[in-house]
Amino acid sequence: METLPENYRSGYVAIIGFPNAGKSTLLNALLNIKLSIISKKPQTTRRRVLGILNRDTYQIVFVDTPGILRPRYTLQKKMMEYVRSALNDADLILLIVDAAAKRHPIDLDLNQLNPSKKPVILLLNKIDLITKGDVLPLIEKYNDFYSFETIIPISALQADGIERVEEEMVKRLPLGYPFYPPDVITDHPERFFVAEFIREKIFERFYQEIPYSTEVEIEIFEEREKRPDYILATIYVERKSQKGMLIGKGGEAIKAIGTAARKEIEEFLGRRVFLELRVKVNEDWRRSEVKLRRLGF
Ligand SMILES: Nc1nc2c(ncn2[C@@H]2O[C@H](COP(=O)(O)OP(=O)(O)OP(=O)(O)O)[C@@H](O)[C@H]2O)c(=O)[nH]1
Ligand SMILES: [Mg+2]
Repeated sequence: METLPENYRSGYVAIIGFPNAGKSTLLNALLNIKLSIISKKPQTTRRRVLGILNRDTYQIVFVDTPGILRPRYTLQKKMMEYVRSALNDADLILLIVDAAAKRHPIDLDLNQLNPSKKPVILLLNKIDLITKGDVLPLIEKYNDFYSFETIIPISALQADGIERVEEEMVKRLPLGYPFYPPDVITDHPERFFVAEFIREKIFERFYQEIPYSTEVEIEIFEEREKRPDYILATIYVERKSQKGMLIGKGGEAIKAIGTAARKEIEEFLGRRVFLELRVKVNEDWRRSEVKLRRLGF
């Protein structure tokens, strides 16, 4: 192993915030790669998504998390467990808020979420949507609210302010060895991202309960010589009526999901794939402890 610089730093950074604040967009901007799926709808992220930033003198292990909410069913309870465990593992916390949101400041009990008083950096995201004059009063408001390490206005979407975020994080990381080899960007297997990209396309295309009622599982992921990889994915829905909607007239809807997801998957994997989708009913999977466990939650 190459020798590391004496002042090498490494640590875990939890990205937390309300649903839709831009946590996943931020993760992707920090890593400069699309790792975490994004949509206009809240509760897009359901699990922890780990992404690693490697530089010569430091390694930052980011954990993107589901948006903080009051759980109403078992899946949401699991989602909040991911938030809690990311906070437990963290050396540093990035709290991201939507600066363009109507409600400020956030009614979030940070003392309860962060009992061991780990350093928290506040990011005011989506500043591309507000006027410059609105930023300072917001910073003042949040300063009254909690003793943040620092407050940084950013636009995750436009990758504006991201370098400053990196600088402010590194200063606060402990000295120590890297957790992962330098060429690794995540700890999830490829099939995790394949399932997520399919789910993203469902979130983009469907409304109301459908996105929330669907989950994706990869059944077969076969690398083949001289031919595209073969991927068979099952999309679970909660009720029979939803199955028809997902498939669409003459299979139109499912075909569109497949085409859009395939493009995204191919870009991520850097190779061609043949993607086959099927839809199955998995009654009330969101509320069943056993079914959720089987789906890997
Ligand atoms: N205008 C603007 N939109 C943004 C910015 N950052 C994120 N968004 C949008 O906000 C929406 C939610 O972004 P996500 O990154 O999915 O938010 P999230 O916090 O991960 O959401 P959940 O996973 O559902 O909790 C998407 O439509 C993004 O394009 C930003 O800086 N400016
Ligand atoms: Mg997200």
